[in-house]
Amino acid sequence: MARWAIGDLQGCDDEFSQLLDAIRFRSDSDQLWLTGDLVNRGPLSLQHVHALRANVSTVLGNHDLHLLALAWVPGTRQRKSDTLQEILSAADRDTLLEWLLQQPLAQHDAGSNDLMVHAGIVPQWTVTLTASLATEVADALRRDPVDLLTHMYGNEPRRWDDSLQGLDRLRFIINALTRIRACTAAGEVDLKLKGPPTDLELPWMPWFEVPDRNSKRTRLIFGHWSALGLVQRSNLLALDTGCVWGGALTAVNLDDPGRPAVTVPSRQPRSV
Ligand SMILES: [Mn+2]
Repeated sequence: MARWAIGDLQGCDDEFSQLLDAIRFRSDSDQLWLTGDLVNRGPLSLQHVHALRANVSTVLGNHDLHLLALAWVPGTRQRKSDTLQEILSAADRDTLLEWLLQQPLAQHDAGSNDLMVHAGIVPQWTVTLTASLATEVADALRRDPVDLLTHMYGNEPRRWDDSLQGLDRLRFIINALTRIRACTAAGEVDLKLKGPPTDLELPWMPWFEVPDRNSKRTRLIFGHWSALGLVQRSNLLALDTGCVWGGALTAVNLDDPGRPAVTVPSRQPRSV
């Protein structure tokens, strides 16, 4: 059995199929850890991932949540670059959306000491706290999807505080897990930065570079930051290599991280 982590698909289904061939994926034994943002901007892919669901561990990304909001919150507007209409009009739409709704915002495997989230976490969070906060959001999402999806948009609050409550608390957790790239050592989050980490000026830094962050003894697996690209360290695996933007789709064998990453080039037009 092999465990393969794969970066943000965002609808790049042809590249996904090609990557599965390249890693000689076996559905009778292999597990796929997908970093979320399964959908949007690219052509389509949720049906394929859903068909492989017995082999898939994934986490919700910002685009996945946006799809659920478009589907269920009246008045949610499609953005110009959204490519979600095909899923919304699909005959198996309800099956796909209900499956997505059941996905977590963090996957923690204590045995392998791995934690996967879509974007990242703030330096104050331990792995245990992260898993519990992710469960808080998932529970709230399943209890009343429309309420949470209606109120999840927005950049406030900007800083974690244990005493945060209600929708502010849930929004901060969602923003950290699905949108964070940069923060300060004190855990203030900047959700606007999108460029490469070299664009950052102190006190802003990539969330994973904060010295002595409370999660540094666990391998953090994430995507979301295409301008960061592939980063492989003993306690870090960044996997969004920008397939939907014309980059590549990347897979790393989680149990043999010394092995070179497997990549397939994007078939999408280069746009960034
Ligand atoms: Mn994302």
